[in-house]
Amino acid sequence: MSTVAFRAGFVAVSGRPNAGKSTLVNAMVGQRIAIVSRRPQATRRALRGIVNGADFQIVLVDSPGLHGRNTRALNRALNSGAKQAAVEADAILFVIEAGRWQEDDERALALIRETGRPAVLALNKIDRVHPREALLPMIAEAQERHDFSAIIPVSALRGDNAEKFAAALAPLLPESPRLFPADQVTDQRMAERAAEIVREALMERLGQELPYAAYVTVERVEEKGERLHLDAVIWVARTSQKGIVVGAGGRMVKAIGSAARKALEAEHERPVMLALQVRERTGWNDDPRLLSMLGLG
Ligand SMILES: Nc1nc2c(ncn2[C@@H]2O[C@H](COP(=O)(O)OP(=O)(O)OP(=O)(O)O)[C@@H](O)[C@H]2O)c(=O)[nH]1
Ligand SMILES: [Mg+2]
Repeated sequence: MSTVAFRAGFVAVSGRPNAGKSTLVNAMVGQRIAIVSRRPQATRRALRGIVNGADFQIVLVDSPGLHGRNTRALNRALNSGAKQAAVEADAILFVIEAGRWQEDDERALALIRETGRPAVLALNKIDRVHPREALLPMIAEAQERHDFSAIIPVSALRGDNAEKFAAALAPLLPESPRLFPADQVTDQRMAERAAEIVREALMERLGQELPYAAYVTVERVEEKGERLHLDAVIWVARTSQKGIVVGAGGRMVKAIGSAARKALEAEHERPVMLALQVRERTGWNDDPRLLSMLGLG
């Protein structure tokens, strides 16, 4: 009988905004732990999703998308967070959209080269590639660009091929005992996850109007019998934005709160009371000190 060494380590999930990194992390973990949005920059801070196998534990670090526009302190913070995750990782899972190679992909790949870490390429969103044969030149092109350990076509949205990633990534990790308990799928605490759910509901409705202008905090979590009581605050950077989030007659904030409450109830399988407020913190997204306080520095 041969004994297989247990391997465990960190895999940075890198790529430009909107490539589908968080969707792929959710598919690999088999549970929704990261928020997903049509709008870029859904992910703001590194979040860990854990894939447990018989002889491996892969800790995926879902980081913000890397992009070229570095104007605001928030964008700079997102970029540096993504870079740090890549530098600290044992291996990298590079996510791109099949057939849509862009400048930001090139930048992300340059960073991966700099780290010198082994990388697996996810050629994502293949549900949009027709006919199937069109994938072959895309795979060949990717092979030209970099010496990837593996290239795996996937539709993260459909959740197919998710096990193939674990099989390709596990051998790239060091021999090590588990880093987290075997039944743990994320390192995110409940209040943080709840704040992310509120932000997802906000982005769904106002992502176009307020792409970078809001953040969410959960100020209180309390269990009262069956019920979960949560107080959350949506922080905006300007008075005019407050009006947008509140909406006419408070309708917008009500719609956001009701969508978030439903998502929270589905996740926790119990009734949720969500008290949602909108407050202003002028210029928060340009303030490096505040960003670092929020864990975005
Ligand atoms: N058609 C299709 N859409 C996908 C697929 N994977 C992700 N998407 C969509 O692409 C959008 C972005 O997905 P995310 O997972 O939020 O992307 P991300 O790379 O995490 O983005 P940031 O966090 O902003 O960097 C969402 O609308 C997803 O539903 C896929 O395989 N096929
Ligand atoms: Mg994301």
